[in-house]
Parts: sequence; structure tokens; C-alpha cells
Amino acid sequence: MLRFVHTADLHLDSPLRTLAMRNPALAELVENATLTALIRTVDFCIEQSVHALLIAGDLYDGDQKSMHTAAVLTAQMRRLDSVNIRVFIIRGNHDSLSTITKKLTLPKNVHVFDDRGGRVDLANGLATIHGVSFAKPQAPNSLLPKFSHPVPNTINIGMLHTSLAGSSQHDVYAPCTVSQLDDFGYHYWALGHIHKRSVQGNKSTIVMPGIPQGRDVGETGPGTISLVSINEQGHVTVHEHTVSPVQFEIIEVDISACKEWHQLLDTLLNEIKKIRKAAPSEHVIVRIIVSGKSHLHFKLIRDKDLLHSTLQSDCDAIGTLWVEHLRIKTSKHDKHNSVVPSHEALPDLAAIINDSVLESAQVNVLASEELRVFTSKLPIEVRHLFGETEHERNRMLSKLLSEGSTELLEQLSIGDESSTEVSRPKDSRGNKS
Ligand SMILES: [Mn+2]
Repeated sequence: MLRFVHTADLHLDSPLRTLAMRNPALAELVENATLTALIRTVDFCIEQSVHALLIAGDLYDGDQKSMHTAAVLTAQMRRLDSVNIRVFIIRGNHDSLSTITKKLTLPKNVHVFDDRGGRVDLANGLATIHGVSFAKPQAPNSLLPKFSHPVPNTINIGMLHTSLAGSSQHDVYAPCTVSQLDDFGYHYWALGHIHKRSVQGNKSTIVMPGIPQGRDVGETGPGTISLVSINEQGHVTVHEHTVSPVQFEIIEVDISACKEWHQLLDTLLNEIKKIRKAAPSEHVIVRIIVSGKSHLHFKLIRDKDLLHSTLQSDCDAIGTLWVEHLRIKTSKHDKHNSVVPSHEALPDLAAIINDSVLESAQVNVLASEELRVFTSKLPIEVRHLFGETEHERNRMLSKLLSEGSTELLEQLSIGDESSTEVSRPKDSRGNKS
């Protein structure tokens, strides 16, 4: 029986994303998480006495120069070497830039496949590992022609970093189809690149293991690795094993049924607790989307920061829980439409905004410049969110202007409702302004 662990896309030394930077404690947690996931992977390999560890690309995130990461990696590979566990590595689109990879002296148990491809015998002929690395960050063509035919009377395993058939929105990397892999004659394909886990294939077992440690809220759920067993008849079994110390989650909570603020708090907290309970990772970082038609809509918009800090202190009490971001997606309750604004100037102000301000060419020029400056400060990966073409950007701009003015009017109208409780600033003559 051949047994090995398959992982990919560790992205060690991945630069921190926006979320973590706002909170230093969280930044440290996320920063250490990828290395912890690596150490746990090695622990698991030793505990399971596997023949090999397969890392199918993007071990590094890019041209990082952290000596600490290099030291941790070397030490972990030595631990595997001391118990005779082999390590097979292919380079993915991120690793091909890494300077560490080229300089690092890894112990003798580690084999890094080059871009010409090759095959290595494992466990005295029980299995053959085939692998091809990326030479450059781009790989627009299939790498399948570089793989050799299956070796007879042995278990054949292929290691490939690929976007598979790819999607039109992203660049393709070493494209190939699942059926091409299935027909290739190997028992198992150890893939990497797509950060979401999948197990496919009929004649062959084709595994995209997913990321072992998510790096932001775009990568939700527990991070796992795969423990694979293949018997002499070629029968394959795959077990998923969690290694992530931190996991991200997004929850959308409909609060339509909540009449009072305390009910809203209870509802949100219950949902957070459910997520905490179900998560296998020690730490959970959650993004909450509040939705539904609600009487509390105005208050939610106005007091979002208060809600966030209240929830966070409840989370602190539970422990190992963070609210990464709170997004208010509620709309006002239908009955609100019949409420006459208590300040007579509001309908007039709304009419001025709608008829004159939003239509004004000058306002649009100014807003467009603001958006240009704002976009230029964003990381390059998210700039497209504000439009790829001038037309899309203009559409986004009018949407933002219209949402912004609606929010402004709503805030003014709640300001008015609560005027009996809140003392207003007075002018120099002592009159309320
Ligand atoms: Mn990749």
C-alpha cells in the first residue's frame, strides 16, 4: 500500500491583505497561520508514517526574501528526512519568481522537478512520481506533453499546477481538461493552483487539494490537506484532514424578524456562535452581512460602528472569534414610506439632490476625479471593481452618487427623529442650529 500526503498553494510569506492590517493582533495571527499549517502538515505526515509529501506548486507566494520562512521550511524538511519521508515539489506560477527557492539548500529527501519534467521512483518501485514545474510565471500552453507515459507495473502519480480548463475571467495556467488527465493512464493526479478543493475523475483520481490556510475572506472554510492511499490493485482512497489554525467565514443574516436592537444583537450573535461551533480551525474570522427589510435600517446605517464593536466584545468573551467586517445590506421597512419626514425641508432637499445635483455636469466631473484618485490608491487586484472601461466606471459613479445621496437623506431623517434625545449644537446666540 502506497500512502502519501498531497497539498499545494501554501503561499508561505503571502503579503498581508487589508483586513489584517487594521488589527495588529489579527495581522500576527494570519501572518503565522501559513507556517503553522505547514508545520501541522509535516506533523501529520510523521504521525501517519507516509511514504511521501507532495507539494503541487505555489509553496511560496512570490519574490519574498524572509529568512525566517526559509529557516522554518528547511527545518520542517529535515524533520521529514530524519524519518525517511520523501518530499516532491513542483513550482507553480508564484514560485517561479521566488529567489528563496533558488538559493535554498534543502535536504536530500526533497526533490524539486524542473520545467523539462521528469519522473522519480518511490518506495522501491511501488510508485513513480511524474512532475513538471513552471519555468516562468506564465504558462499559456498545456504542460501535458512534457509528462511521460505511465510506467507499467507501478502506481503512476502526476504532479501538475494548472488552472484546468480555466475561466474567461482569469489567466489560464498550463491549461488542460479533466478528461485529458483522466485518459492519461495515471492512477492519481496531484494538482494545485485552484484554491478550492475538488475530487474528480473516473479512470484516475484527480485531486485539487485546495488551500491549506486561507489568507482572506475570499478563501473561506477550513484549510485541508489530502491523505491518499493506493493499494497494489490501484484502488485509491482520499481522506481530507484540516490543518488551518485560522478560517474565514462569511455569513448573511436576515434580520427582518427583529423589531428591537437587542433582538438584532441576539440574532447576529447566535449565527456567529453556530459558525464558531461548526468550524474545525481554532480561530474564526467572520464577515457578517446584515440583510432584510427592517425598521432598524436607519439605525443600522447610522450606528454600524457601534454594532461592530458590540459584536466584537461579545466575540472576545467567547474567544478565538473576530468580526472582520460588518456589511449593512438591509432596506427600509415598507411602512417607512408612509412616514412623513418630521422636518419639512427634507422633501425639498431630496428633490434638489435628485433633480439638480445628481444631474449636474460639474458634480459628475468632480466626483469622477475623486473616484480616479481613490482608485489609484487601491491595490491593483481590486481596481477593476470600479469598472474596466470608461462606460462601466461612469455607471459605477452614478450608482455611488445615488446610493450616497439616499444614505445622506436617511441619516438626516433619523437625525431629525432623535432630536428630542440628542442635544444639538447651539450657535453663538444660544439658539438651536
Ligand atoms: Mn498558482
